[in-house]
Amino acid sequence: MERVFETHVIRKSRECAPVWTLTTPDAGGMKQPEKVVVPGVWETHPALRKYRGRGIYEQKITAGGNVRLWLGGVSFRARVSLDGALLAEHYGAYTGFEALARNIPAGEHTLRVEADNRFDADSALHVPNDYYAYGGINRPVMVEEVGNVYIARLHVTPRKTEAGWKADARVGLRNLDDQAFCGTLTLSLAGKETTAEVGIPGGETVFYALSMDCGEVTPWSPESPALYQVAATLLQNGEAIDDLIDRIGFREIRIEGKRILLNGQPLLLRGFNRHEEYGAFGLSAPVEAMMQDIHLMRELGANCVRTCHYPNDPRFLDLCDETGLLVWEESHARGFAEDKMRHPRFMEQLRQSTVEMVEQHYNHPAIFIWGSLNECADDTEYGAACYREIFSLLREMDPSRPVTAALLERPGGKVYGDMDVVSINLYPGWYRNVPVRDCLDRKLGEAARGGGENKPVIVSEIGAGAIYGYHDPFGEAKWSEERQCAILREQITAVLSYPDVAGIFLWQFADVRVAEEWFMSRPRTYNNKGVVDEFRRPKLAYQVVKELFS
Ligand code: ADA
Repeated sequence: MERVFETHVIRKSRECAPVWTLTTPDAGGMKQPEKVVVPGVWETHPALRKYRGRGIYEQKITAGGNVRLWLGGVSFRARVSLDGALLAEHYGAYTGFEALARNIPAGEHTLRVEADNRFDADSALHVPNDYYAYGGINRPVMVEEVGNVYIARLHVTPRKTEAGWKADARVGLRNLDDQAFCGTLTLSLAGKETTAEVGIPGGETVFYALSMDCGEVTPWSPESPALYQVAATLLQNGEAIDDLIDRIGFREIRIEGKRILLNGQPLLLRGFNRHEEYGAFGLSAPVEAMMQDIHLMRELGANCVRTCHYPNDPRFLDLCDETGLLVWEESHARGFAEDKMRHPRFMEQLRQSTVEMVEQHYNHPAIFIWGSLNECADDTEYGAACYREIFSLLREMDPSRPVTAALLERPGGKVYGDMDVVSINLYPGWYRNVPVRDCLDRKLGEAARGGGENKPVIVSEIGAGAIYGYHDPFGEAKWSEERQCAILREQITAVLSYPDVAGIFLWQFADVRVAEEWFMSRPRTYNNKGVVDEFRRPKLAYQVVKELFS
């Protein structure tokens, strides 16, 4: 399933059968088709642990009419065809996309998805990095049959007024036909319903704005994550022809001085950076593993998670909505200096990742802030202009959430004044043996002088490495579990002693595989700063974090 709940009761929608055939034309060894499971990445196949190339996935589907395929994520380039006809191409592993086949005969058809994870010149965001660029169909593939007109988008913004909660909905209707369409759109939420007459010219997508008084509802909060189903239904001559169901929570996020408020209450953020990766499954963790991560993070005393450094699987976000774990979600860009930001495709690909993230994840109440451009060139004119462009895009698409970016500790930042929340990554005690407070004082002072005064501040990364099972009885050796405990204790204690700092996100929840190019500073070719390893085995630091976060 694409989500953790039914998104249609009228539209015919189902997930593709799990077992596909995979051919890897660029592999020396394995050229013959193999049976593999989707979602999944090919690195879980023993012959393909380090394969970088194309993977041709094939599957039979039985469907007819207008077939809408939804691919939740293909890493990291995709070409989708049905019976040999190319339907869609897509770049970027971490957002979904649609592939439409019109008026096909009912019966069996061959679906082919070519995934490609080669680092070629066309790829600006997926590069050898401090996490692994896997290959494969990493999220579920849905097969849907739609009429000529279907509901393409449903965004709902809750709003608190003196008279109670309201919801402002924006519904996108797409007409595939040449003929104009006339019908009725209904929206139901919290026991209320509203209706609009709609007319969509042939070949167009039209957006409708509907507002609803929701009356007495239970607000969403981390302590009480109340969710409401919202359903849009399209009718023609009184008959329901399509629907789209999502869930929302009634909550508003506001910034007031140095505080981030959720329904008027200040948030004290304690959480983790978490890569979407799980030891044996790479980028395609099963939903059970996602839920276990949430349970572990909550047991550690966390109330928030940052989806570093890209949009996450909507099922993970659904589980955060359900359990009240707040989410900082960010579009895909990690660690690019100005020359890399000047790559001819960089801004186009980043804009696309940002737009798809907001379009696809808008309704999740757990997402309290949008981020982008982790540790890029915020200290040059060119780089700062890129930050500003992405902040404007985020605000234009979603004025209801604040925006931020996790910045490097180095001096010279030019965008403190442009973001709603100032976020900084620091590693005192790990990369440099300096007191945490010195580091923080210097950076906070610079941010305040550079336009970030009286804005909330988040320490978006702080941490230290340890190799699971490596012990130093003297507690001094770097990479030992004991040294990680000592550094984390000092870092967390110092950060929490600043009453003005709104939050801390530890780097990181679990160890992650990195690109081989990074092996020099990354033993095992893993980023070993997790408080659990890649199989979620707790390191000694687990208890330290639990103690300090509780
Ligand atoms: C950075 C970066 C992370 C990771 C971390 C580290 O701040 O944002 O992706 O690389 O440092 O482990 O050094």
